[in-house]
Amino acid sequence: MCTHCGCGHDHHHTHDMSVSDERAIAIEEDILGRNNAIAADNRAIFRQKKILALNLVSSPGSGKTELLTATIMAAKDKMTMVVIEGDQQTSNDADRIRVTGASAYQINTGKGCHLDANMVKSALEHMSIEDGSILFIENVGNLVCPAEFDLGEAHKVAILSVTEGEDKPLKYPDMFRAADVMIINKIDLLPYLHFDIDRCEAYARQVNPNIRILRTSATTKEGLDAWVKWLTVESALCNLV
Ligand SMILES: Nc1nc2c(ncn2[C@@H]2O[C@H](COP(=O)(O)OP(=O)(O)O)[C@@H](O)[C@H]2O)c(=O)[nH]1
Ligand SMILES: [Mg+2]
Repeated sequence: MCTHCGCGHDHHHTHDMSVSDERAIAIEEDILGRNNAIAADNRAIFRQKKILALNLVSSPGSGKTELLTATIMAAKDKMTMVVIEGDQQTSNDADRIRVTGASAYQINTGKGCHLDANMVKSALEHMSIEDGSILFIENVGNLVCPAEFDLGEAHKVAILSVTEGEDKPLKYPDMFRAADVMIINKIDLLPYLHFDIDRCEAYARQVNPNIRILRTSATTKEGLDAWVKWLTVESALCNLV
């Protein structure tokens, strides 16, 4: 169950008046505890196979898939990248990824508003991932629920596009606190918007002083070099441990 919106995992709802608050808290702890145990199993697989797993989180439409296709096209000669796509319905995003030549596995969550560790575990059973690869996990578009669910990733990467408003890190602090990296995407649109990018960065650092911030345009490829460089370094670190 997602305890924020009662999305259907186990079909318990915190809004259900027949479930006492105490019981709801116990259910929440149980669900997160089980999720964390499976996430630890996933993390052990990633460590053993030296896979850099990244959990991409954002609102719908911030450009996660576009950024992934641009990243794969820019770096596929240098590293092996594979993708798990999470959406409520359709295989559109996995199809978009496969056009680049990279392999992609689509998870449909139905009414679910986030991926959980067990969904990723099941996906891994269907995928054959080369040692030393980068695994991008594109989460369901939602700035709330995915913050709480560890999938076994090395880092959560939050993507915020400039059309969403610079105050989102303050409005959804849990997400920006859980993320190690924030990518501000669609910077090609800045001339047309009232979006104060420096203020956005300051807000993100206010909730998470250690957050690394990158600016990109998946469309014009501006800023992609710094992102690919970060991926290269992080992937190399995975290979050292
Ligand atoms: N102008 C501009 N549009 C972008 C950029 N990145 C993505 N888009 C567009 O934003 C829309 C949503 O992108 P998509 O990758 O599907 O977002 P997702 O829902 O986060 O995966 C699409 O129409 C993209 O072409 C960008 O950097 N600049
Ligand atoms: Mg997408």
